[in-house]
Amino acid sequence: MTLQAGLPFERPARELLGDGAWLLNGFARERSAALHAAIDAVVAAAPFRHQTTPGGGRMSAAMTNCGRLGWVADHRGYRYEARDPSSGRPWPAMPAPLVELAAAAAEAAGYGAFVPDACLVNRYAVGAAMALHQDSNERDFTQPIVSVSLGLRGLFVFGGTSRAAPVQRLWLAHGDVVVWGGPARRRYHAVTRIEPGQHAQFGRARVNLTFRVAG
Ligand code: MD3
Ligand code: FE
Repeated sequence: MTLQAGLPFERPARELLGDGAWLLNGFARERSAALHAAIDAVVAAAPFRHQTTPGGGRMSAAMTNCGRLGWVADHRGYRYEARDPSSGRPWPAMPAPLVELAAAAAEAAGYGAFVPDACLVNRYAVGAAMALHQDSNERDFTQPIVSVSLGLRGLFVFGGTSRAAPVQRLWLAHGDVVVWGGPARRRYHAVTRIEPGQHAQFGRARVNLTFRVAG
């Protein structure tokens, strides 16, 4: 068994966070150069933007999308759209390295064939956050969600199926992948803190990819 430099103990490859939720430690790490290049290509076609919530607030995480559908927020609400509202063009296609990573992660977590039609790319600068919420704009809640953490570490809060339920906290590091399915699919979650620093590939930011079957 090889130990990672700087860590006293190797983390298990796969950790159950809760019924249906699997943390795949470092699952994306060795593919992160290909992921970084693919994200750059997506951002060149559909730049990051700060969306507005229905309540009029500016989201602190910058976002873009790739795939057939993209997650959009504006004064009218939250929904998926086939076109980028900033350009009127379809969202860029999901690059193959992203599609392949999402499918491999779902399989490693014990889920069957996973063919996402939406990939939301969130970029958090230090100080950005995402408030406690459920993912509820998708049609089919039997489909899992795959999320990939890149760059700076983020403090992730994992709640219950009601807003008031107790929460778990965990730091998600560069290359960590979480697959949220079954009962976990409806659990509240948030990102409360980004650890300040400078990441060799992603700079002073955390980038999160969220793969979903939306339509
Ligand atoms: C738990 N993004 O975009 S990904 C989001 O790190 C979102 O950018 C966060 O929550 C981020 O909606 C968290 C992890 C995640 C995604 C979906 C979930 C956790 C989830 C759905 C159910 C439960
Ligand atoms: Fe979410």
